[in-house]
Amino acid sequence: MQRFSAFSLFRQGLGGHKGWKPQWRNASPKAAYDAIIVGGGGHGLGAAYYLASQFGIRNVAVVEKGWIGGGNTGRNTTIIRSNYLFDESAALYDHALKMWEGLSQELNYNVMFSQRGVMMLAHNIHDVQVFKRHVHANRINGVDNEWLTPEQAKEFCPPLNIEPNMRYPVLGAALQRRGGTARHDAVAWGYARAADALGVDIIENCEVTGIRRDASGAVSGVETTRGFIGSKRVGVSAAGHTSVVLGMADVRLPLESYPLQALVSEPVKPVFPCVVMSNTIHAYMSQSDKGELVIGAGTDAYTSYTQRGGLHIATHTLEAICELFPQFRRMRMLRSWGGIVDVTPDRSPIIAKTPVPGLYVNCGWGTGGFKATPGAAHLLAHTMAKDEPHPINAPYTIERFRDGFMIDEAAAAAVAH
Ligand code: FAD
Ligand code: PYC
Repeated sequence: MQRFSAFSLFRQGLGGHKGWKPQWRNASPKAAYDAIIVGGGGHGLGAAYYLASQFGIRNVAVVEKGWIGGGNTGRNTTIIRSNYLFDESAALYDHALKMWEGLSQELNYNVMFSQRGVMMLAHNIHDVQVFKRHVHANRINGVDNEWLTPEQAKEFCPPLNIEPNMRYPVLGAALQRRGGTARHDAVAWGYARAADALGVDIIENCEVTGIRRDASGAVSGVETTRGFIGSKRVGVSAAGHTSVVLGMADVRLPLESYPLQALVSEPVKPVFPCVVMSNTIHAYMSQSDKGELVIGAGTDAYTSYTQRGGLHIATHTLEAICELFPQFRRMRMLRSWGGIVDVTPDRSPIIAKTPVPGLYVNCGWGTGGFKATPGAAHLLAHTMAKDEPHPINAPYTIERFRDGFMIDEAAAAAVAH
């Protein structure tokens, strides 16, 4: 009888795809490709999938320094929403949210997208004004969002404490009912399997160490720990390390890398029906289908590549969670971890051509790029295939930081500032 560990079941697609074995585990890179994607997270794997499925470019390699989904894709708290303030952001994030709605069917892989609603709490008059502004701006843009009183918020999320004498009283909440969560590793594996089936090579344990350019200055390929791989079209989607990779082609970006951490509790029966976020106290929570309470903290105050955060940041978050949801005070923490996010000055991403012909970049998603995964992947693929941006990502250039056309979403996420 064949025995499976949980790990080997995961490797075979969570047990749901009998007979399927990843083709790429021992894949060697070819000498040349029509396109190379640096970074095997959801964005990079998705871009490879859309290059192959929508743009007919199938001779593609995804080059990943570790294992696919081992970066932020596999470390995030999976909150998906599109309730951003500015028109450019509403277009970008709602493009992604609409793609999430059909993603399991498109990939024939259950990414466990669950539209259980994302509720953002207001704790002071400033929060109330900001969230009401978001509600109005979103509705003008056709994005669902509604204002709830404290009582309505508690009705939507019964564990919520709305006693007025708390340190952070709940004065109301903005609710996006179409928001929710998905299973992060399934997103990486769903895209990987679908891209693989279309002929994409996925090359793990292969770190890009240099970007080679020809006499005209255009990209001609990447140097890696497994040798040189040629291509006149290279897309970099290496969240947290984008400055390092783009620096190999002498492209400087306005990015800073910070640790961001999360943790989960021991698993319990279903107790928490939605996603709750609090920007003011840097805490957010949902419950995974395994039963763990998934809790996210804020970013560290200092830049670092350590993939772990300061203990005091998580402690502060847990104090806030225990006050908002007193009945969880006696629960035990199961594990915690960190990721490295790269952040732009306006907290909006870059999905663009670079000054180097043939070199493209998708980065700067900071604390909020998981929700964008299908959209970012599709827009990067479009930009690489056409050598020009899609209208949705046209505003998300590198040059906006020089020219002053910022898309300032600094207040968009609990952890973005
Ligand atoms: P990644 O998954 O990080 O993929 C990049 C890959 O590039 C990595 O696998 C890395 O190994 C590889 N790489 C780097 N350098 C090289 C190199 N030189 N050569 C080859 N490969 C290289 N977003 C939300 O929308 N909602 C949330 O709730 C949320 N919560 C978060 C919580 C935490 C704790 C963290 C850390 C992030 C959170 N985010 C959230 C942000 C989100 O996870 C990221 O924005 C998103 O996953 C980025 O996806 P990606 O595919 O671009 O990056
Ligand atoms: O962007 O919604 C978000 C988010 C939640 C936690 C981290 N980022």
